[in-house]
Amino acid sequence: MARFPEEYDDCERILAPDGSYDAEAVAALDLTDEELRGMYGSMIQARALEERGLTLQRQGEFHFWMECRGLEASHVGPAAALSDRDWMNTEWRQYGAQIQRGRPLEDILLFWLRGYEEWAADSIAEMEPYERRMPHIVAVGTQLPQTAGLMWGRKLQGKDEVGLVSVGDGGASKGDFHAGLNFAGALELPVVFLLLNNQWAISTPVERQTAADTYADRAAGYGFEGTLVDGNDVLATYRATKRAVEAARAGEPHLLEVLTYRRGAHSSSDADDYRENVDIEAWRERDPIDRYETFLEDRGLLGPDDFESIREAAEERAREAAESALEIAETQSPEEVFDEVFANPPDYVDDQREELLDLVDRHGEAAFRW
Ligand SMILES: Cc1ncc(C[n+]2csc(CCOP(=O)(O)OP(=O)(O)O)c2C)c(N)n1
Ligand SMILES: [Mg+2]
Repeated sequence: MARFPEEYDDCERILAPDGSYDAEAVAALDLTDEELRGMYGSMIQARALEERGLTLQRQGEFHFWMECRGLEASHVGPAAALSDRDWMNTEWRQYGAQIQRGRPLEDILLFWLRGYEEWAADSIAEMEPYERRMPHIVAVGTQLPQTAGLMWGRKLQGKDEVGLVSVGDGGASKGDFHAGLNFAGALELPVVFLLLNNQWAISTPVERQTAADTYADRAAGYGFEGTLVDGNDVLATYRATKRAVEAARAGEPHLLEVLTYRRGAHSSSDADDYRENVDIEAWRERDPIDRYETFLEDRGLLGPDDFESIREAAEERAREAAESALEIAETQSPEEVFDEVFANPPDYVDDQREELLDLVDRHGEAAFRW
């Protein structure tokens, strides 16, 4: 049985599933109309990118896609709450967060085509906000101690920067979770831990990950605060992250649990035959975009015609980005995956490169594309 924000007295919310909202809380957010519309644009763009990505995967162009629909508010609000100089280490399916920070769509898609990433900037100082992140995280949980380490380094260098790092309900069962949070608490590091509780880790439900009612409660064990938020309310995720970022900047880390639900499959390779449709339906009624549209309309910020044109433009941008990502990927060879890992590769990595080149020789490059 899925969990729902309404079941928790202390779960923060501004926008209810039916689009009604706390007007005082909205006023206190101090967001401009442009910023409010911007978060909508990021959520719509994420969904359009997802549709394109899944279609291309079904057509055999993409090897793999991680699904995100219904999760948009859980990561767009937090990304919007960061300053340009802050760091954001998100996981695989948080496309909206990347989009909110200005990452080009091609760049997001290219990861799924070739399996590695490149940075345009030569130094941290030259990085765009969307580049202030670690490489895409694949090994579940490792990002937690790594982000703590990164922010320790930045703190020692006297930088006024906060690091936001996300982890799933499944990732929170790893030892890395304890290492990362303990490290941040003990060293008073400027880190916000964003726990994206989407209630599934592939086929393992949240009740098999923890006997506790919330993840937010764990913060006490590390000597800092935790907050539980309705993850489908983009205004609430924004507000809670903003507060957490301010605290982190002052040396108090924070654990923010955003309660949401993964409506899509884990990935394009997942048969998704292990759960009840009733939960998916119940969470579809709590869709983050639907409720935000009702809010935007009520405030006179956007109307049905705008929704349609924004959606169409997002679909068009996703189509164009996919075309150019596919073109770029064509110009790259599989062994480039080795290029950005070591300045001086150890012998065993050189051996692996040789082995790959030999396989490419025998089977052709196409066999090694993602
Ligand atoms: C160390 C490690 N073990 C297993 C995997 C395979 N794997 C990828 S995602 C995933 C589930 C993660 O669940 P959760 O942390 O809840 O994040 P979600 O996928 O729901 O966003 C697993 C087991 C992996 N990538 N890394
Ligand atoms: Mg999960």
